[in-house]
Amino acid sequence: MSQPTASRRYLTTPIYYASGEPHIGHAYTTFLADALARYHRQAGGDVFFLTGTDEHGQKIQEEARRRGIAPMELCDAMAERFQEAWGDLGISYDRFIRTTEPEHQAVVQAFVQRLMDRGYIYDAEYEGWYSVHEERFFTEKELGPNRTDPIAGRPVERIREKNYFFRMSAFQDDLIQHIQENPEWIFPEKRRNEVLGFLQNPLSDLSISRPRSRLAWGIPLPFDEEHVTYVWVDALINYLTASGAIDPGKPPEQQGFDDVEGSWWPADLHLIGKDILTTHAVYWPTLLMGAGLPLPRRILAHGWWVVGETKMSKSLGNVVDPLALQGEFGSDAVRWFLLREMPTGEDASYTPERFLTRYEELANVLGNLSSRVTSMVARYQNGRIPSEVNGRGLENQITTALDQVHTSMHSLRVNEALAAAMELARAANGYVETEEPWSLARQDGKEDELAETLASLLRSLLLLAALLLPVMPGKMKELVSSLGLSQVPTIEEAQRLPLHQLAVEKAPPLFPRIED
Ligand code: ME8
Repeated sequence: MSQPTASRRYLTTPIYYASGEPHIGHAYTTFLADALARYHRQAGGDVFFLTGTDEHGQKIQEEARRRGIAPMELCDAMAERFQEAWGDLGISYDRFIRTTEPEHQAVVQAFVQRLMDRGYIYDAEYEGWYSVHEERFFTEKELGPNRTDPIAGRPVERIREKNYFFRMSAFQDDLIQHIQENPEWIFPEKRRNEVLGFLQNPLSDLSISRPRSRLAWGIPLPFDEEHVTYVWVDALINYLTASGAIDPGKPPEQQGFDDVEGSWWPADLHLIGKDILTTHAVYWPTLLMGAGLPLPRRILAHGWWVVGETKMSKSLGNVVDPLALQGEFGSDAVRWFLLREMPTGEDASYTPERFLTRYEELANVLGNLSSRVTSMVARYQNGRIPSEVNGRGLENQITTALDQVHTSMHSLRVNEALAAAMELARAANGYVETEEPWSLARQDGKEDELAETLASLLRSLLLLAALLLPVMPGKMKELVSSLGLSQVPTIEEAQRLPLHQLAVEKAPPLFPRIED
């Protein structure tokens, strides 16, 4: 596996289907990627953060038909919805890719041609039970004893059609070896084991085409215009398109398949939900092996959000809209909740009560600390810490928090990083209670002690702003503006910045109380 250079990082989210509205599941993956992107940028890294929409295939064609509009009209509208949502929710993506872009279509065609040229594609008759109504094949098992489609209960037909297949089976051993030699390649471990389990059975070849007569909304195969590319193959290649590695405008030998140097490929991290693990950890790497390209460096498959105890679904009408929450509580509170509540890799549940509990944690711990510290520095020090004061009172707690945040972020356990930062805020509040600056202020001869105490608290607050910036960029900017800064400092700067340079004013409540 090629080694990542410390300063360059290419992070991706799935490209979401342009057939549905963004919900908290999409928001979670995107927040996770955003927090990592912001963390690495803050540390001086050169980051490329990709997200986008998946715009081809049956799902999109059907949804457009249902709405009585052209597929492209649906895609344009939905791509805009996602971009607006990510704008409202503070997502700092570098590129929003759409699979209907001409650049992507050209890369998909060059990729598929490359597989063909290398002998990994063949055509064969595919035979199966097809439902004209559902426009898809069903397995014998799905049909049940009546041989009707399990969705609408309509009759199915036995049909044979030509399909192009990718020789995925040829890469089974290489893939197993890759996973075994790179224990961290799939995170968390239980997902890695799941993929290894799946690979214990013989890997079949992958159908990569659909006849145009049955599905028009796709990218035509370069060697047979009557067939379009299977939507998953089309979609996965988005990561490569956006990397800039492939230039289909050049002659085949110069297209970039033999040398990705100078592009963002390979991706450092594909962030996905556990639902799309097989496509990312089996289809995608084998397709890349077939094309002779390096594999992504890591895959993070996170867990599933449910609502209470129930799966989120349109038909149940329980889909949680992150924009509605944002309208009520602000985007940073939504980001905080989702990232704080779900341990990376595990499932988690949304309930309004849990959301409020997490919000109150923000208000009562961090918000409280910011109000207290800024108001005391404003009141007892006139907003300025004297230059000779060090503020070492919370040094141990700061060191612990820093260590834990860095370790957790590097091991992708963002929720643990947030917990560690919150622990520092709690310790600082505890310090206020034990030191009682208000009584020091009443006693003669305690001026130095008071200044030291407030300086320690101010240092902690400054550091918390830097540590929490990746999750709450807007709120942390608000917080530091009460300290006289226009930008949130980096974690490094927050450790070193001379405190006497700050001009502190009493901060307005960071997380106002929610009525009812
Ligand atoms: O699968 N909990 O798109 P999609 C957690 N277009 N995460 C969730 C979630 C939930 N309840 N629901 C959705 C696709 N997600 C394909 C991807 S990539 C080349 C093509 C998140 O719109 C999670 O990241 O169905 C999941 O993998 C993704 O949304 C699926 O989004």
